[in-house]
Amino acid sequence: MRIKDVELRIIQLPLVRPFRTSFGTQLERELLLMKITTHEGSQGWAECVAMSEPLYSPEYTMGAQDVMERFLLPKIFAYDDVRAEEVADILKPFLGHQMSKAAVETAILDAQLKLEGISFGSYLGSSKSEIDCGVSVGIASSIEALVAEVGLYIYEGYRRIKLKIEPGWDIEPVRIIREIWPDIPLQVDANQAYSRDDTELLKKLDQFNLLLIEQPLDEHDLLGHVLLAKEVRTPICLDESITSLESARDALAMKATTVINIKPGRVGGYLESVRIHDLCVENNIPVWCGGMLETGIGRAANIALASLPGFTLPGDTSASSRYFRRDITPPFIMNDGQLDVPTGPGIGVEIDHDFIEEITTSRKVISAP
Ligand code: OSB
Ligand code: MG
Repeated sequence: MRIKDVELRIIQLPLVRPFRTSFGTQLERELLLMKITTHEGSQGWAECVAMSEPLYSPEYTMGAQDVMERFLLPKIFAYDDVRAEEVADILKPFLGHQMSKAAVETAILDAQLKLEGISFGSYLGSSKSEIDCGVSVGIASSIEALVAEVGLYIYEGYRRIKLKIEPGWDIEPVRIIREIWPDIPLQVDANQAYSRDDTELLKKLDQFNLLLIEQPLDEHDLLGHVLLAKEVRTPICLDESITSLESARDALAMKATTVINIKPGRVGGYLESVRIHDLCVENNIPVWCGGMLETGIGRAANIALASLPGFTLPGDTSASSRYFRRDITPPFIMNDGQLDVPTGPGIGVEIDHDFIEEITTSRKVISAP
């Protein structure tokens, strides 16, 4: 395909409730949307999952737009014919910026699959038509508020609950949720909030029969995770630390992690995600699909990915209503704790152009020279 132009748009979408983690509180989701138009006549969409500030990862919305404009897009424009499978290699000289690179690759893949009439799911290797949904629950203002929120999600049918934890909000909330719901699949996510000195505290989580502890330590402290894994019985699952196939291979070889959360943005795209999935399947490592508070655009593609056979644990692939009152695509509605894998060409969702226009705070079109 030959790219004609790329539209970069920043939108602000209010969240239905504040989402608090150890790295900050989100009241709304700021996102960079990308639309590419090709000379072949197809359009491809993607969202860049970088957040407004570099708190979860080094990338952030305005930085993502800058690196795309300045480096990634000019490099892609230099090719008269580009396929999604070539994008990662083309962009490899630029270090890091996985979320920005993932968006470029995804938009190109969407345009390509739309031309070919193939859905994301079939292209990536989907093995089912529905996926199991989990939900990520932020740090609450009180135990009562937490119980109410978890109760709502369980009533709605979520098949797994993930509690965000941080020092001061860990053993007690987990104890109470476990007491009220003794059988619900439960896990916790610390977003790097602990240190090697917290081993004794983290060991106390063993009594609650958790599926896993997600990213307890600093993303660069792989050895710390190895040492911690020897002390706690609950499986460790890395999120922030896994930024590529190579880092996944190393973390598994070192036994720093025994479960992997795949987020396409964090690892540079859906194609790298499939490679990590395949590595995990070969090594009998359970995989689940993480989330980044995506709109329907990113959600559609994540659900397709989560339908691959190695995704054996419910992901943070929740219904649209868990995030937004109104989404920029028709909402993903959960049925018996599951979401349907889209079947239309490309990411397979309609875009609500009028609503996008309403919530746009900046828009720029970059034409290929
Ligand atoms: O660590 O998994 C995380 C959201 C934003 C950034 C990081 C994380 C999260 C979540 C929510 O936990 C996942 C979702 O429901 O999209
Ligand atoms: Mg996480």
